[in-house]
Amino acid sequence: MANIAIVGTQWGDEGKGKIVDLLAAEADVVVRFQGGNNAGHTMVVNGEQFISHLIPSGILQKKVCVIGNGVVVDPEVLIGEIDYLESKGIAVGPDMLMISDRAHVIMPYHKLVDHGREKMKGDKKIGTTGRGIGPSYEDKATRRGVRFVDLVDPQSFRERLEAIVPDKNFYLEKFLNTETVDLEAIEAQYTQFAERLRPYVCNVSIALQKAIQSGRQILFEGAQGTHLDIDHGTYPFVTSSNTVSGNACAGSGVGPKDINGVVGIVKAYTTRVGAGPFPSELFDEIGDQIQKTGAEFGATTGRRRRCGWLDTVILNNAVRLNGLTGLAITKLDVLGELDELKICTAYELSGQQIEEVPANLNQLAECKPIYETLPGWRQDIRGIRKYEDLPDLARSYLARIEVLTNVPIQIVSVGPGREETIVLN
Ligand code: 2SA
Ligand code: GDP
Ligand code: MG
Repeated sequence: MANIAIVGTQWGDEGKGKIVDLLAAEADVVVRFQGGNNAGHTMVVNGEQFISHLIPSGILQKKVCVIGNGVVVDPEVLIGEIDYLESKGIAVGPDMLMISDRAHVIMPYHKLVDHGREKMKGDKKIGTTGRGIGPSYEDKATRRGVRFVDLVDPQSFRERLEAIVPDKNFYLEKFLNTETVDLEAIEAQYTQFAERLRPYVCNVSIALQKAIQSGRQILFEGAQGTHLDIDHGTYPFVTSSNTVSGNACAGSGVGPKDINGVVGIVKAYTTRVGAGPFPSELFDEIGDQIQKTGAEFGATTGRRRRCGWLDTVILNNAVRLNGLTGLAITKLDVLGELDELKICTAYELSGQQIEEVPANLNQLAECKPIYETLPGWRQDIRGIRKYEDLPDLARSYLARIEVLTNVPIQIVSVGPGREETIVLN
């Protein structure tokens, strides 16, 4: 294995956590490079489920985990996650976890702004996770953020709070008509977080350079999915970071020559949580059945995920945007009860057939999916561990995905457990 980036190709929740956990067995270091605790990455090991929101999914494989500068970190959630893992016997000391000194800190007012804005938007809301992600990236871009290097230096932290909090309170009170925050209370609470997290904070770009130079293998773990990318996704129904593989570099401080491959995680159908267009969405009993069989609920908020057919217009967008070198198909088992399956291969827009995702969201909302239909295999495949043992019709479905995307399938996942996986040669 070389240094690989793992990204979601759809709208998130493709099963990145499971695949990163699996591939981490062969890696030395696992790095998160964007997003925050809006992510929910599920791993199931020996029947026990772990959901990680901030700590990279390599932690169960006892690999060094790195939170890059591109991540926005809620320190309270991070400490909770460290404590939880340690209570399960998984060591998460500073030798196992590094936090970039340049990563931005999610502050209490970010969460209040996130909720307040969504409330004001009413039925036009984005459907954010409410974790303060957008307001935190917004402050980073407008140079009003607090970085870990500031958090762990009491004098800088106080100066940052004095410069920022009065403006925030004005905005919270006058514009969002919501509660305000207390500077002294934030300082007291966050000083405790700083004491706890100080040993973990370092320049991760230098640490990663050393690891790469000594031949260590690095996995870069994307969060959310390509179509939630702030630039390339279905804007404004997106998250506030770049989710594409290119950000593995900017979000962790490594150069592009150090990334040797990009694996795109593809759910065998499509889901989306939150608002925004979704051309192959199903509004019928098949959609309900997929939702139920796939247990499609948000790993962070518990929200019901919207479900639909696989869409290769979306996939091919992800192939190009991420430079995918391989695919991992997940949740193939979920389709085992269906008589027939559909794949959306193009859209019809104003009487024209198109095979790209329009930037204009009104146009995307008008796109009608053009489907091809394949027979279902109608078999429980969760126990299968070899590609050749899959039913012929399941292999035909996979082969069709390879033809439509022109990217080789490297992994097929047939259940949530680490072992419920077929690795192709
Ligand atoms: P935010 O909170 O500002 O990032 O929300 C903006 C949009 O991004 C979507 N988003 C997600 N979509 C899928 N999965 C995500 N993580 C959780 C999970 C979601 C959950 O693993 O299931 O539990 O609800 C995630 N995070 C952000 C979000 O729905 C908005 O559409
Ligand atoms: P992530 O955000 O991409 O890491 O994905 P999530 O963890 O939010 O959602 C994926 C869900 O599907 C989790 O509950 C996983 O345990 C589960 N899962 C992953 N792979 C498979 C699979 O192949 N089959 C089934 N049935 N469940 C899977
Ligand atoms: Mg998720």
